[in-house]
Amino acid sequence: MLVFRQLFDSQSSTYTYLVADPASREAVLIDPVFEQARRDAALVEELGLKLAWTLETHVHADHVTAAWLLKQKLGSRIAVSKASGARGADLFLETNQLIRFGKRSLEARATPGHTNGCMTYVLDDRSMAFTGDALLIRGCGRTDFQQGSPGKLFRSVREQVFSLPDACLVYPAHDYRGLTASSVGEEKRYNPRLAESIGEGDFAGYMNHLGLAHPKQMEVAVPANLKCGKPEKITALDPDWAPLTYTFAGIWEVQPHWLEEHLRDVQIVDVREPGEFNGPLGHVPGARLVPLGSLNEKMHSIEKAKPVVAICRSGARSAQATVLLGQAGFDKVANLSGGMLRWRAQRFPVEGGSDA
Ligand SMILES: N[C@@H](CCC(=O)N[C@@H](CS)C(=O)NCC(=O)O)C(=O)O
Ligand SMILES: [Fe+2]
Repeated sequence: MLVFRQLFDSQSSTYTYLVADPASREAVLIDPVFEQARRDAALVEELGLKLAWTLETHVHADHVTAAWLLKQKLGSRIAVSKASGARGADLFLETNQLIRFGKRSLEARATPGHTNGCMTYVLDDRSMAFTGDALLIRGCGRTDFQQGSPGKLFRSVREQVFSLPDACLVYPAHDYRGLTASSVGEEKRYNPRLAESIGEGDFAGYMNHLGLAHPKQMEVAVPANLKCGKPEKITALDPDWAPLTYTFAGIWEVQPHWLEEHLRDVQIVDVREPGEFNGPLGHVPGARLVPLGSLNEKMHSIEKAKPVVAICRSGARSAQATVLLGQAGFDKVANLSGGMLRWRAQRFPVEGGSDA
């Protein structure tokens, strides 16, 4: 048994993989992206996992890794290949080294050629291989920068990836067409660059004429990734006006007990209908009624400088209200977790309403 999720960053077309042992709840994240660190941390927490490791398949040229950021957020350790030349990791991997998480493990196999430090991570039962940019679906990583070498890449894929069982699924670091997975058998037959019928000379000829522009983020990404994604200037990225939780659904939430202690410090916007606001559940003291349907036209009367907490019955409509407020430029907005139902269940003060 395995917990497995494939996550996507649309800016760089990068796949991040969450792999965990369901018994011990220990998890690893392969190739997390800096801008997606909040999303990935929320998923790890919502699934009740403990992030043991972040693994890099290589020093990426097109995005910055979230390894350092996730270490700050979740206490995970950073593993990169020794040959990558990156500094600041907790573990510098050599070929055939195992990364253990609970009862499961991944084997790091050196697959240089796209870069010198590329690693493919193979699951213990050889059912999955995370190939980074060594082998892409019907493609492969370019070999025209970062110590790229068609000869090395050819041998890496043939010897380290194509030696796996045909049924082994291939999960790459990128796909630019939206393809999500392949298998070793499939790539051995149909990869237009590396299929078994193609020789090393043909491969080099193909790779030396790709004619690709350099990645747009390359000047920023490579130096940052050589430091495992530690930023030059450490700035607080998360809102700090309240102890907020970011959900995998993309919503900032605040807990009822915090709101109860800060009723005067925030604008409380209740987005239910008037009948509900004045109905049996009552409302939070000081709350202002702005039904979700009229939020857009009444938005000008909400202050931007003062934090806003949105409320509804269960927390669903108010989550959408936080999205609309965010789109309108409000940057201090949170949803009351669990809405009026949880507020009442926890016996916080209510105006109006009937006794439960
Ligand atoms: N347009 C992309 C370029 C992406 C790119 O060059 N990707 C590298 C991986 S880091 C690659 O090997 N691409 C292979 C290909 O596109 O065939 C960007 O600016 O980020
Ligand atoms: Fe790459």
